[in-house]
Amino acid sequence: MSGIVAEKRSWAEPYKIKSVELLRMTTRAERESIIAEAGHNTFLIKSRDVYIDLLTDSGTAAMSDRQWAGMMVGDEAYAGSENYYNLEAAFHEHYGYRYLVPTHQGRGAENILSQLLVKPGDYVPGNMYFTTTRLHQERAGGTFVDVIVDEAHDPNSEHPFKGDVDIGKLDRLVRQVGAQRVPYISLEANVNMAGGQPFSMSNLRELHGYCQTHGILVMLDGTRVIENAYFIKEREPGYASKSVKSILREICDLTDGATVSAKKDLLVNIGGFLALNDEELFKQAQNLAVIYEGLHTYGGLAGRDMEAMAQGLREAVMETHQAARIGQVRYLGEKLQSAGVPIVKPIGSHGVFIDAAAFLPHLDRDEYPAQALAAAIYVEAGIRAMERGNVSAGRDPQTGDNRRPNLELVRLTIPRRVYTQAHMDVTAECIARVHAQRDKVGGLRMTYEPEYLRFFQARFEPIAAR
Ligand code: P70
Repeated sequence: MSGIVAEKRSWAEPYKIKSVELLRMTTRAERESIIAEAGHNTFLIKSRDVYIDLLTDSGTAAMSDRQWAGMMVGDEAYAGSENYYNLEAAFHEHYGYRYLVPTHQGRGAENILSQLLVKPGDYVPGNMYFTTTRLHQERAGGTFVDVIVDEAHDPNSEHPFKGDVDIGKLDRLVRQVGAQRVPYISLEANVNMAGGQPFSMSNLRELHGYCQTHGILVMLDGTRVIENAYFIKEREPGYASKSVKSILREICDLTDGATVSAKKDLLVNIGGFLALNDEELFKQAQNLAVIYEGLHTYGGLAGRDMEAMAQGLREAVMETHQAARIGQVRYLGEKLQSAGVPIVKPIGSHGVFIDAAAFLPHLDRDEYPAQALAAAIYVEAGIRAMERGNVSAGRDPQTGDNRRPNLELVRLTIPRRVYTQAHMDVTAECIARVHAQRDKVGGLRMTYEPEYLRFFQARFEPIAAR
């Protein structure tokens, strides 16, 4: 009985495993040549060369038997597929917005929304940037302005709602440029680049009031909004006894529409949508959808994908699911913390974010510490993580200089329902070994830089062997 305490109650995965995918292990020598060939960019490594894949939680979930059953009832009619109407019903029940435009993934919805609402010279405030979201706003002629609370930029702040909007910052922008040049605020749930940090309902309510007064729309990036709802239930006074499903509905009721990448919360491998309440905007969005996505009743998706999404939504609001999902991420984060690895606090929902600037203090930001650390983690144990720092932030369109954000992070992203606690143990041990030899990790120089979203395809080489 040693180690088992009578009062302790652990959580366990609320499912059992029916089908598995075998993993392949490589040798260190193989990984050293693989990372060099991939230009020290984990996006450029082949999946077959990865042991534990923590690149992203996007499209990587294990679907349930019921979702797979849904794939078998795909109605692949070009127009008016049965699965579209099933998805629409689940969408109305859970999110409550009036109108649905399915898209091939989240950025498809961002493209349509930005084209509809952003005019050249406009400003789009947001609670921290997201890479694809900001790019669509900029390509429509807008300028993104960060209005998140200051704590979000501090990896050590324990603020429970680091995704909150600083209404004072928003108000300063509105006074400076005029509300007519601010079409909407882009409000992201569980802010990805801040470390998966939620906003609070009280902040959203205040924001909603402010925006109504000034005639500014609130557009939610609801990609991880169900996980945000779970944090509200856990942390915000008055919400402990409310269901995740009802909190989700309350959030949506305080916003005017949403873009969603269904590849996260909704437990599917592909899909997304744009949600709107305004009928006129909806008609225009449906019209743009036929240019970029497909007919408005499939938006680039197969009928079966929409059926899997509808079922994924029903499973995503289950509290047992969220408890295990967020519990698993927390398990890994706490292991890393006890090994002395600097991570973003509080531990977020979709991954553990290592503070690469604190991990590798000997590197300058323009030597890309997070990129170098992600590469070193891969070489150590075949674990694939993602850079979320200076490379991801890109260049300032005005000055052309690297943006050098305060947060220089490596994201260990946990796919939903895919890995076990033992995989988390192996991951934590790998990172602890790299940490013990951190002074051996050298910086990188960028040798190829694509124009857009450079982090996906950029290539690097070591500056010098240390
Ligand atoms: C990730 C993925 C996608 C995403 C997101 C938020 C908050 C929109 C989207 C776009 C994939 C990714 C995307 C860009 C850079 C790195 C990785 N996030 N909003 O891994 O959705 O991918 O479906 O077009 O997180 O975080 P989609």
